[in-house]
Formats: sequence, structure tokens, C-alpha cells
Amino acid sequence: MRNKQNFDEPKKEYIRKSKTFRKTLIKDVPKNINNFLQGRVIEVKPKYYVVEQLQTKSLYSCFVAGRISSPHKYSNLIACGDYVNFTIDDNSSNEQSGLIFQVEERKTKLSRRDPANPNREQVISSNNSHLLIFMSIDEPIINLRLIDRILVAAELGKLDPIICINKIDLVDFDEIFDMFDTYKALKIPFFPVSVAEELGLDFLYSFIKGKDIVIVGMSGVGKSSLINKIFGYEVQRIADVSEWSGKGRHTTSIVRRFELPFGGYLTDTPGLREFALWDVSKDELCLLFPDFRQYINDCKFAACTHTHEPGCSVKWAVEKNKISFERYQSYLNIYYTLND
Ligand SMILES: Nc1nc2c(ncn2[C@@H]2O[C@H](COP(=O)(O)OP(=O)(O)OP(=O)(O)O)[C@@H](O)[C@H]2O)c(=O)[nH]1
Ligand SMILES: [Mg+2]
Ligand SMILES: [Zn+2]
Repeated sequence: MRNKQNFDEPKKEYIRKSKTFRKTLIKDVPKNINNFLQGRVIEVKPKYYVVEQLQTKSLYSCFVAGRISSPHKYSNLIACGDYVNFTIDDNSSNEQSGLIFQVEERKTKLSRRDPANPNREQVISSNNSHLLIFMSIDEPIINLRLIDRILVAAELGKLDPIICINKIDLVDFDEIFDMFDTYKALKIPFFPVSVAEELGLDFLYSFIKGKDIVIVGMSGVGKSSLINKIFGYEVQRIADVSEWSGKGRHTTSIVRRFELPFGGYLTDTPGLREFALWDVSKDELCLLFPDFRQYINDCKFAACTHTHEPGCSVKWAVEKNKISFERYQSYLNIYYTLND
């Protein structure tokens, strides 16, 4: 059942010891807590966080206090986009250095199962309004299964999805436009572009303008290229195709939020190698496919899993092309990877 942990445990804030930075830090919640500052994490560096103070927009390099108050028990303590309370670190020689002692509840999130620890959630970015699913049509080849998987994550994380297909210069896009009819039917904003050849970018820019967006996709699809194109100079390093192809190496390795010159924000993330969903059960999966919802109550069996049962209304809708075959394949693909 969804959010099982919420039934077993009272919903409260708890103090958790930070393992990561314990050595370098003070041992307890700072004493001058009345003088705290409010900020938002805009960059997750390997050893510290860059926090932008909300009122002044000044930047602070922040560590985590030895004890930190956080409502997030199962995930990384701090993610890019988190709203935090911090104090200026008096012990530091660097004036712009701070200690985070409290993290606010995340209103939205892009998260997955932590690839390094299946019992934990990895929040990649938080408190964004939109999720820009960024794929290339080729090099690397488009992965419809991954789009659907990320769409489920968007539903779970309360993010509005946008789909952008890059590198259309490599194909005759008119020939394959039908491939994306499902997403248009789902009313998901859809943008075919070529960052390199500057095709379709104006439509994309006018849509993302003023929004708070996190971008996600496989390595090498051109996420950082898009950000560089928007800024007009290299703010993020990008790799040559020959550098990444075959080796699966990532060019972007940290999550970083950018304020866009035309208004709004875009958070760049490292390329995905895998994307396992966090906190979804088999029986709720069909509810996270909005195009299935109108059929699921008409199945012959109340506990229909929509995989093999006779009299399944979802399967009937697939046969009649009312639900796309590709979407149904994605459903099965995810269903069999989930725990009961
Ligand atoms: N043909 C073509 N190549 C592109 C286009 N956009 C980006 N590229 C190339 O794709 C390669 C990868 O681009 P990046 O921007 O580094 O990709 P990324 O998604 O940020 O990759 P990671 O940081 O590893 O996740 C670079 O060689 C870009 O020049 C495009 O529209 N068409
Ligand atoms: Mg990148
Ligand atoms: Zn069914």
C-alpha cells in the first residue's frame, strides 16, 4: 500500500545524525538559532552545498550541522532545491560559509530508488514546478520505456511533465511524428528540437520562461547543451559524442540550478543510467497511468492486475487502440520490476 510508513509511524520531524560531514562540523544544533537565515540549495557539490539566501540572493557554502532536523527519513538529507535554515559558521575563516540545521518539507520532488542502496530514496531535485523529460531521437536512441517511467515519477512527485525530443537534425522527424501521439493525447507539452541546429527552440523557451524546471534524461542527450545555448556561453561542460558513446560516462556529475536570462529556473542533472521508481506498489501503478484510469473499474475481477486476467478492460482498450500498445508495454515493464 502506498505510503505504508505513514501509517506505522507518527508524522513528525526527527533529528537525524548526519554521517557525511560529521567530522568537520560542530556537534549540536547551533545555539544562535534565532539568527538563522533562510535559503535554497542551488548546487550539490561533492563536499558541501551552495545555498542562496532567499532575501539577499547571496551565496553561502554550507555544510550540514552535526545534528539536523529533517522530515525526510528515507531519502538523502539534502537535495538541490530544498529550502533550508542555516546559520553563518563563526568558526570558519570564510565569511560566506554556513551550517544547515533544518530542512523544510519538500512540496514536489524528482526522486528514484537510490542505485547504491535499494532501501533508500534518492531525491535528485525538489520544489520544482515542472519536470522536463529530455531525450534525443538518436545518439543515444530514444527510449519510450524510460519516458513512461519518468512520467510515473512526475505523477508521484507532483511535477507537471514536459517532453522535449532533441537532435531532430539527425532524422526526418515528420516521418516519426506519430510516435508521440500518445503524449499529445495526454496533453503533455511536447517539443521536438535541435539544440545544435537551433530548431524549435523558441517554442520551448517561451514555454519554460518563468517556470521552475528540473531537466532529466540519459547521458549525452544534450541537457547541458540546452543550458549553454540558453545562456549563449559555456556554463556547463558538454562532451563530444565520441567521448560519451559506448563508455556511458557522464559529463555532468552534480545537480545545479540556474536562473535563466529570460526568467525562470532550470536545474541540470547528471545523465540517468537507471531509473527505478521509489515508493510505488504493484496495485497502485495503474493509477499512475492517467490514460488507464477510465478503464480500471470495468475489469471483470476487482483485483485485476491488468497483466493476464480474462475480462480485463485495460487489455480490451489496448486491443481497440484506445490505450497505446507502447504505454501498455511500459506498464508491464514497470509492473514486473516492482515489489508486491
Ligand atoms: N546532432 C546533434 N548533437 C547534439 C545536439 N545537442 C547536443 N548534441 C551533442 O550531444 C553531445 C552530448 O551533449 P551534452 O549536452 O553533454 O549531454 P548531457 O545530456 O548534458 O549529458 P550528461 O551530462 O552526461 O548527462 C554533445 O556532443 C553535443 O554536442 C543536437 O541538437 N544535435
Ligand atoms: Mg550534462
Ligand atoms: Zn484489468
